[in-house]
Amino acid sequence: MPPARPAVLVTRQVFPEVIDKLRRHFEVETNDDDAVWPRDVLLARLQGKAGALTTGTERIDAALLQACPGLKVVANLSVGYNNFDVEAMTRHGVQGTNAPDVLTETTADFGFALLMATARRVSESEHFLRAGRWHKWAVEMFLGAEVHGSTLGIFGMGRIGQGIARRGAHGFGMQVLYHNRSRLDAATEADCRASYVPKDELLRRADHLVLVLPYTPENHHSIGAAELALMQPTATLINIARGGIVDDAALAQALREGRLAAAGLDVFEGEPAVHPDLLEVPNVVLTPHIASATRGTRLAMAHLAADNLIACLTQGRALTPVNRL
Ligand code: 8YV
Repeated sequence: MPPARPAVLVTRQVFPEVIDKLRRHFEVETNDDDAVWPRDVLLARLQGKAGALTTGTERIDAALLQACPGLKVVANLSVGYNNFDVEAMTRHGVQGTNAPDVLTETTADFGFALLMATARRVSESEHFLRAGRWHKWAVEMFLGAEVHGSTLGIFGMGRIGQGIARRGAHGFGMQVLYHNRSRLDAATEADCRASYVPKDELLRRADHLVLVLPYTPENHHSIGAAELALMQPTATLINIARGGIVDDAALAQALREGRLAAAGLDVFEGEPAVHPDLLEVPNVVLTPHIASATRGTRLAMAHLAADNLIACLTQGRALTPVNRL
C-alpha cells in the first residue's frame, strides 16, 4: 500500500488552481462557503492535518497548537503574520511561513491610491454628487491638499514603504522622510530619495503620513492622541498597515475637531468592525482591507502559501519562513 498522503486544511476559499496544485500532493479539506469558522470548528477541522493554509483571520496560538499536535506547518496567505504566536509555534516545532515580495508593488500602488483619494477628497465629493447635492460648480468646492511637491512621511520603511517612497519621490517630486526601527543603507536611501528622521519630526513635518509598519504589541496605538497632536492640521494620515497601530477613536476625534485634515484607512482595530465615529466623519476614505487585492497578486500570494506547504511537507524546508526551528 502506498504511504498515506499528508492532510492539509485550507481555512478560506482560494483560487481553484491553487487547490488543484495542493491536491497533487495532499488530501485537501477546503472551505467552499468561505465561512469564517468559529474557533471550535477550526480546531475540529485541524485534527489530523499536517498543514494549514491560513489568512490573517485565523489566530494560531499556544492553545490551538496544543490542541492540534499533528500540525507541522502553517502557511499564511499574507505578508503580515501578527495572527501567529511565533514563539509558541517554534516551541511546538511548527513552521510558520508568510507571503512576502509578491504583493509589494501592488500594495504600494494602493497606498498611493489611498493617499491621493484622501488628499483630493475623492470619496467625500463622490458622496456629495451621488446624494444629488451638486447644483452648481464653485471655485472653492472640495479644495484638497497638494500631492506633488509636498512632504511624504513614511512610518515603517520595509519593502512596501520603499515602493511608496519611490512613487512619491520619482513620480510626484515629493520630499520623502521616513522613520523605521533601523535606518536603511545609503544606497537604498538614495534609490528612494528618502531621509531618515526621528518619529516626532516625521509626525511634525509630513503633509501626508503613510503607515506601513508591522503590528506588534509594542507598537499598539503608536499613533494615538499625543502623536496626532504633533501632526499639522492640514495633514493626511494613511493606514495600510494593521488595525491597532492607530487609536481609531482618537483619530476620529482629531478629524472631527479639524486637528487633522483627512485620513485614508484600509485597516481597522477589530475589523471587520469599524469604529462608529469613523463612519460619521466625512473626511475619511474607508476601504475593506484591499491593499493587495488584484487578481494577479492574490493569486501569487496563494501560490506562494501553497508552495510553502508543499516545500515543508515534501522536502522539509520552507520557502519564506517566519521562524527557525
Ligand atoms: C492580506 C495583508 O491580503 O499581506 C498582508 O499582510 O494585510 C493582506 O495583503 C490579508 O492579510 C489576508 O490574509
